[in-house]
Amino acid sequence: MKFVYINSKFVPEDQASVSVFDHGFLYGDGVFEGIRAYDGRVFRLREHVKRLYDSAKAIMLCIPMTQEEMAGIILETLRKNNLRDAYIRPIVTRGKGDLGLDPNKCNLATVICIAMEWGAMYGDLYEKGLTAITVAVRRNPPDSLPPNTKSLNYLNNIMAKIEANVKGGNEAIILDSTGKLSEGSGDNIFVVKDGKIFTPFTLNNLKGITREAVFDLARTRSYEIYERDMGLFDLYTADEVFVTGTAAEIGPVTKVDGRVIGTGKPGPITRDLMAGFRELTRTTGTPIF
Ligand code: PXG
Repeated sequence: MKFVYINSKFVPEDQASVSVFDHGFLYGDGVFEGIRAYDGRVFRLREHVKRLYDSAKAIMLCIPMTQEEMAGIILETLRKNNLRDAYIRPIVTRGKGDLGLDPNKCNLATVICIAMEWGAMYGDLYEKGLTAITVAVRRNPPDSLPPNTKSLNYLNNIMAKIEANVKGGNEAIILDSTGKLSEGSGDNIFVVKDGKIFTPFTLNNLKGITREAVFDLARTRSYEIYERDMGLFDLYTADEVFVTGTAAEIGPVTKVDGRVIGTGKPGPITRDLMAGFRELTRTTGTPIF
């Protein structure tokens, strides 16, 4: 039987539920994280917990426990379910309120942690490459709901994903309202040109933890890596493109809007980073048991 942590208790998954008056359900008022465990270790646990608390701070949501306690709950959820390779989803909502949107009516945050077994998200596409589509829907502007906030309000990303699905792409690439590249529906984006690696500044996207790992890998491998503004031209004329995320890991993109990227196969720098990331996830992290 699988167990879910909800408000200080572990309950069987078919009994894990929230109130219909929970503002996470009514308004998407809450925050979450997506974390992976590989071979019995949680990858960058402290960084994920910190981002969860940063997201909560940005929306003035008080998480009723310390970051250390939250990390403990995540590890305990994995142990309870005897998981070594998993996807972990801590969720904190504003809690139960009334039908009005005023968060002052919510007295206590709802804290949930779900963990499930998880393998490679894109299957054979790590070898073949993903087809990406730029979508008409634009990323939330940073002066609206900042894309750095990993909130439960994911409709902007879901709209992008729907558009990619309809147009036959494996992933959506989202521009911001000024036409700059921002990110994918659930991952950050990188472009390789003339041996150098580029990714957008994080004003218009999530500060990805896999993105940060790519910076670490690039530095140890002596690749030049830069943040910069980019548009469609930079994407279409790239030598290599890849996306990064906890779920996606490093996913090579070999086609964008019908344009073949580079040779049409995952490029050498992408493949090198994929190998490095694989090693990093298998040799570092917080032990579960
Ligand atoms: N951008 C967005 C919008 C994300 O949601 C990332 C970038 C990558 O961040 P990390 O820290 O994971 O490297 C994410 C996170 C899914 C799924 O089902 C993906 C995420 C979150 C929830 C679900 O693909 N990605």
